[in-house]
Amino acid sequence: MTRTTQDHLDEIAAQGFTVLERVVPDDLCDDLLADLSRLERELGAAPADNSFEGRRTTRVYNLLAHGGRWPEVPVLDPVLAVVDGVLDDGCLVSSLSSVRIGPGESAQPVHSDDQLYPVVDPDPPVVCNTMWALTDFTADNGATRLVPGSHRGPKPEYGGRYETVPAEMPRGSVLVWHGRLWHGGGANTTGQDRVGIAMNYCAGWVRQQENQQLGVPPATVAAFGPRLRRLMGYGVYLGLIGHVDKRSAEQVLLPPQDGSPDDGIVWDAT
Ligand SMILES: O=C(O)CCC(=O)C(=O)O
Repeated sequence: MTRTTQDHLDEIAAQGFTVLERVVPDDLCDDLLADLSRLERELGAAPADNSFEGRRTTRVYNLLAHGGRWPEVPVLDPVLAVVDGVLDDGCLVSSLSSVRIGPGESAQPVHSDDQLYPVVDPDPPVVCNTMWALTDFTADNGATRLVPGSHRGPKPEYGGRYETVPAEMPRGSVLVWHGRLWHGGGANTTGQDRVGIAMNYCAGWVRQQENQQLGVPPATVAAFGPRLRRLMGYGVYLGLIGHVDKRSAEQVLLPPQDGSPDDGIVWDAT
């Protein structure tokens, strides 16, 4: 039975997360995996040496600066519809990075992704994040570990020990969670990599984790469609937040494009 956007939103409200099974087309998974391997090679990506990023985990940040099919990721329809329902349609790309958990990696400390935002019981949430499975995610290869229901509580103690469940899912599936949910990457006890794409969003009124306006050249953003331009932070949230002399960054910096809304400034309506 096909699950609706509302089914997924209900599940996030109840337990803090949901999985959209096999929503990423096979060819997109293949192309992203191949391009990620190329980028890791060309950028000389190697594991960091800290507990959060992992010591056998390879990450590439700022993927939207690298062309290829990465611009398709933030706007994949069934996933973005759920994120819009959790945040709202003025939400932003907060970061887009890869998480390749290699054999022998131990579990990442449990954390919540809004941990560093100084907000208490955010309603609506400040963050809504997603993890794309480019390989199957299993309990043994490092599937994301979750604490169901923890999105309703306080922030976790970083490094604390908590009962978790693995988000097992076949390749092509996407895990979506409320930014307060306690979670972490799992340990990989297999001989193969677990490859995920962390496609993270935040509310339109907070600062993005990766600076999308500096990290991705405006010439690259100029080729993005109207929704992705706004997700990058080139729009004006609620007619006020992010304006430049009462114009959007899109109007100031990018060539006009059909379908781009004309952001009126909120004061003009009063
Ligand atoms: O790799 C995962 O499954 C989760 C990673 C994560 O939560 C993070 O790096 O913040």
